[in-house]
This record gives sequence, C-alpha cells and structure tokens, in this order.
Amino acid sequence: MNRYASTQNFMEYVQSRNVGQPEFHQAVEEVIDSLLPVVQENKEFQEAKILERVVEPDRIVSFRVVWYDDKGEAQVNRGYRVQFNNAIGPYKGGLRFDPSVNVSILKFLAFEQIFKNSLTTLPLGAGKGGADFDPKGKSNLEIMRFCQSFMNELAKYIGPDIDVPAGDIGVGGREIGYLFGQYKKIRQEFTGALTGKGPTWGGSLIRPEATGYGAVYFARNMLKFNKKDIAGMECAISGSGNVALYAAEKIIQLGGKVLTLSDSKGFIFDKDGINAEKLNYLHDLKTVRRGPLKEFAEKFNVEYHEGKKPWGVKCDLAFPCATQNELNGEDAKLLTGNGCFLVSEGANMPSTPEAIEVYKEMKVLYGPGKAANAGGVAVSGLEMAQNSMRHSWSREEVEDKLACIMSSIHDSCIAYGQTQNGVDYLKGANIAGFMKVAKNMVSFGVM
Ligand code: NDP
Ligand code: 2IT
Repeated sequence: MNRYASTQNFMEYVQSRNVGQPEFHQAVEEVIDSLLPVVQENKEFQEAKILERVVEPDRIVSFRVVWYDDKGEAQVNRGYRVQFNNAIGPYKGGLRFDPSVNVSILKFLAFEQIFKNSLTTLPLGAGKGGADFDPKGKSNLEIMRFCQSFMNELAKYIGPDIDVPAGDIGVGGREIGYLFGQYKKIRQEFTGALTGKGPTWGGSLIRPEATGYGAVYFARNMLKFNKKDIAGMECAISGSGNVALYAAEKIIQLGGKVLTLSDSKGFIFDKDGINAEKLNYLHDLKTVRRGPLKEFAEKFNVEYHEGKKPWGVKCDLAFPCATQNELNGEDAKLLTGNGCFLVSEGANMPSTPEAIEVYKEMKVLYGPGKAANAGGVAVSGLEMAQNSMRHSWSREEVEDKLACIMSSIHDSCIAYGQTQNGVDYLKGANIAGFMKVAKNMVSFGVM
C-alpha cells in the first residue's frame, strides 16, 4: 500500500502504530491533509521518510511521582515528558497538570508544538509534559511538595540547551516557581531551564499575557487582511484561565466587547461586556483563589449557565481558550448561524474536525491554535534569549516583538495557504511550520 496515496492510507499506518491514542490521531490527521500534497511532490522528503519520522517522538519518558498530602498520606502520580522533535532547537513546550493527562494527550500537544514553534521564527524544538495530578483543592504546601517530587525526576532530562518546559493547564507562575526552585537546587545552576519564570528571577515581562494577547493580535491580523477592525466587535471567549483572561484584556484594550467566559462548570454571559474592574476580580478569583465562575456571576449579577458552553451566544468573534475538543460541529453551527465569522484559537485543538468542516463551509476566518496561540511559546523563546544574554527587555520591547511575530505567522499562513476560496489558515500554518523542520531533518541525514 502506498502510504502517501491518501490521508486515509497514511492514517491507517499512524493508527496501527499508536493504538488507543485518539487525540494524537486527530492532531496528525489535521496536518497530514495539508502535508500530503507537499510530500507527494518532494522525492527528497519521501526518500528520507520525513513524514513517518515527524509523527514519531524522539523519546517519551514516564516516571513515578510520590508526595505527601497534608494528612500525611503518601500519594502516587504519573509524570511524563514527550520530547518530540529537536530539528530546529531544544525541545520546548508546556507542562500540564490535570487528571486527564495521558500519553495520547501529551503526544497530540507535543506534535502540535512542532509546527507552532517552527512558525514563531525562533529556534525552538517541540516537547510537552505533565502529570495526571489534580491541582484543584490542593493546598500551597501540597502543590509545592508535588512540584518538588516531579522535578526530582524531570531534572534528569531538561536543561537550557536540551529541553525547556513552561506552563499549560494547571501550571502557572506558582508552579513554575516551585519547579524552578527545585531544579536550581538539584543542578546547582541558575539558568533558563524553564520559562514563565517570575520577573525578578529571569522571567520575561509579557510572558503571562503573551498567549491571550497573541491570539487577539492574530485575530486582528485576519480582520485587517479583510479590511475590518476589532473595535466594536462582540466576542465570546471560553475558559477563564491564563489564556482566556489575557485575551479578554487585549480585546477590551482594542475596543471590542467581551460577552462570555467559562470554566469547567459553566459559562457567564455579561451583556454589558466585561470591563477592567470585573477582569481584576476574575484574575483573583480564577488564578489566585481558583474558585468557580458562579461566584463572579452572583457578585456582579450576570447570567450564569451551569454545565453549558458559550457557543450559543450571538457574537462576531469567538476565542476558544479552555481545552481540546471543546467546540464541536453542533456548536460551530450555532456560532456561525448567529453570525460569528472569525474563530481564533487560544487553546490547543479546541475545535473538533466536524467544527472545522463547518468553518470551511461557512467561510469563517479560522485561525488554528498552532498559529493563533503561538504567542505564548514565542515569548518563552524571547525569555530564553534574554536569559542567555543575562539581560531583560522592557514590556514595550517584548510586546512589540510579540506583535511582529504574530504578523509574521499571519504572513506565513497567507504565503502557504492561499486557495481559490481565500486563505486556508490551517493549511498555511501546517505547511509553513513543516517546511523548516523537514528541510533541517533532511540536512541532518537519516538518523
Ligand atoms: P489554565 O489552567 O490557566 O486555565 C484553563 C481554563 O480552562 C480554566 O478556566 C478551566 O476551568 C478551563 N478548563 C480546563 N479543562 C476544561 C474542560 N475539560 N472543560 C471546560 N473547561 C475546562 O490554562 P491555560 O489558560 O494556560 O490553557 C488554556 C488552553 O490554552 C489549553 O488548551 C492550553 O494547552 C492552551 N495554551 C496555553 C498556553 C499558555 O501559555 N498557558 C500557550 C498556548 C496554548 P476551571 O477553572 O474550572 O478548571
Ligand atoms: O501550548 C503551548 O504553546 C504552551 N503551553 C506554551 C509553551 C511554552 O513553552 O511556552
């Protein structure tokens, strides 16, 4: 069977080698559709088996993490690091602490990271890691003990020129602090082996804001290309964590109106729009106290919809910023039926394949996560550069660089994604991200 003859053929090969990993299959299928024509035309890529190699991680480490809870009972979790591809730089990508974490989810995330990191224009390879640890309801001390135990093992595999982890779901500034403290102690070095650090210990300004801001910059680029502007646009956001809250902040700064936010329990609909005062309250509620959004709804007297997602609210622009597969075909029909014409993904793979089909049919301006949320890892790359120089840039310098990188990602999507029906940003991002990695892999020989 010719693996390169169709997406189905290639996917049969991937599925047979990665049994029981549906999220990984989904992420691979999403890029193979775009890459097959490129590989069909390129003998060099075929001879070097680039496609087969790019779907195979360099290595996956899995380890036991044991820690004491506040009752003095020992708890056992599983930690991982997937080092997927280092053809353009050290492995780079976040750590996720969530009970759902498994090999399939981390492989999908690390695989996406290959293309995303390549698009940033910075020298960043791709990795992802985490643990099936649930940070919800844990005390500060429990989080600290868990992070220390996790790092005791992870420290063997990372380093500023080897693999540089950062945050993701369940891992923010507090966790990076405990992880960095333990790394520094074990290795006896103060280096940029993690990003998302605090500003007084090597962190870049704007890194906390970067993913959310970047997703809004990407939306602004798509709008500008279509002679539109974000000012006055009504926006639906999902999630209320790091990415969602800074996306909201930037939308408000640019004159847009934020109607919704969500968490794992439900969503809020604020018809007046969320303002800076409400956003301050939300930062404290969701990222410091880690409470439910329902509390916000009660305090500010806004609508709260338990167990529901925000995609039925009438809006112009949508920013899914919570988690994978949070927006399905039915949701996409509701959204577009209500007039939504742009989706910029702050989360990784939030739209199901059926939702993406609806975007295509309805000619939605669709910015896939690997392009739209690349601002976070891009500023992580800038943090690494500042650490290497023993220097730090001002907020303005970093934000300017972030805006330039998001524009350059938009340009790359246009360069590779032009079709008769307009720009296919998913195709553009996949091919642009792939080309640099594939060419480097050819240069290094078969290995
Ligand atoms: P946070 O942990 O800060 O926030 C996650 C948010 O998503 C919370 O509001 C959480 O609700 C909600 N959520 C989590 N799981 C689910 C679920 N199964 N169903 C509904 N809601 C859920 O994470 P981030 O903001 O950092 O990450 C959000 C997304 O952005 C992820 O897909 C991540 O991979 C992606 N991303 C993050 C980057 C970063 O720099 N942090 C960079 C690029 C992408 P609750 O409060 O109830 O738990
Ligand atoms: O999905 C992502 O790009 C991240 N979680 C950020 C990775 C990073 O290394 O900053």
